[in-house]
Amino acid sequence: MYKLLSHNDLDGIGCGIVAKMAFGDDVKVRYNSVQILDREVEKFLESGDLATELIITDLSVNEENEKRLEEFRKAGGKAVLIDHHKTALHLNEYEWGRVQVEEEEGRLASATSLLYRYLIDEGLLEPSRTADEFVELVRQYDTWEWEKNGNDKARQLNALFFLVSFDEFESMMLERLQEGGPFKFSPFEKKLLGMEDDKMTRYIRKKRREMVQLEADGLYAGVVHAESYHSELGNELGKDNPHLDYIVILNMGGRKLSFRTVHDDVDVSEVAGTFGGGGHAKASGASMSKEAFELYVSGSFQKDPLREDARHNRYNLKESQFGTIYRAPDGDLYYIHRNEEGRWSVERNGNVLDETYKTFREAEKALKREKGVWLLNDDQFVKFLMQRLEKAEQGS
Ligand SMILES: [Mn+2]
Repeated sequence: MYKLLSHNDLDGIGCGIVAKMAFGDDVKVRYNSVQILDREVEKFLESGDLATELIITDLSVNEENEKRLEEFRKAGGKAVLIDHHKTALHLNEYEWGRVQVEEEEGRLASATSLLYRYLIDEGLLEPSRTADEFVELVRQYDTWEWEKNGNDKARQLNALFFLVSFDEFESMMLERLQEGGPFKFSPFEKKLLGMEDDKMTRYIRKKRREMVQLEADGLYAGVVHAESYHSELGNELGKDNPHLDYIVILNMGGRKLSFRTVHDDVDVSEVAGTFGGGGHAKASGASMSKEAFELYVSGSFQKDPLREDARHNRYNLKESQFGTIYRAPDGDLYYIHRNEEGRWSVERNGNVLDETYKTFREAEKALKREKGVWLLNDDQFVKFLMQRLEKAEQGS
């Protein structure tokens, strides 16, 4: 017998599906949140069931369970932990630890792709084209490679996973994998996915207007409360607001924090680590501790949300040779433009400020961080230029 304890996300359930392909009814699968895994591991190890092999995927264990697992192994028990989170790399010092952030080929690993490869290598599973494709979709989704590759099918697979129950998703996928052939969605699933996309777009649009900015530990965070679409939301808000180091998504009901960043030089697994959580450089999570509550919930409650930059402008464009105008919450008007030396300078209400910047991005970043400015729309831009012209004419 096998017991699989896995994560309760797409990559985690991907492991369950791959394990069921290999072991059929000989594997008992349980999907867990990050918070609950250690309890389940402890429960299994305390039962002293040496006849059942324990497989842990997509999650790592705490120090106590590290010791328990080692004792379990020494007592003759069989266990393996397969993970791809870099915060779990220290578990490789054990015989049962198999943590790999990257696959042999150099691309990023997911727990599903690692388990699939492991089962094939151990002679426990025959690879197939459909399974290869399914595993690759899960891997691309979990590592965000789908976005770079424009692989929308990977994103849709995750959306489908959220539309049905765990059991339903498992049996739907297992059926599809047993049928063989190319991995595809049915016309009905496609229709559902289209409706779901529209719903998500509306949700993200609403959340965009609720995000608050705050500074913590020298980093700038965008803080938003949300219970759904965390990955997509974190990514959209991050791309919309490159001046922020990371986005933190608060789920009060679940008492959880999710961290996301779009920047290569920010590591949100470190931010999560300060609250006892962990994860990847670009996506991580933690439980809502008292400290996290103080900082992100209390710290943002009294603040006004960030105003969004005007969209669909034709004239008031970033990096434009005519300059770009912004408004601050206190009503001040900021004008970023290139000066004679080719540097970017800033005017506040018509007065040139001392500091200049090498790039437009740097100038905008400073204004957005320090003043909370937003890009004005074309009407306001034209009005601004007219007034400027009038003033210049009066002056001459
Ligand atoms: Mn994963």
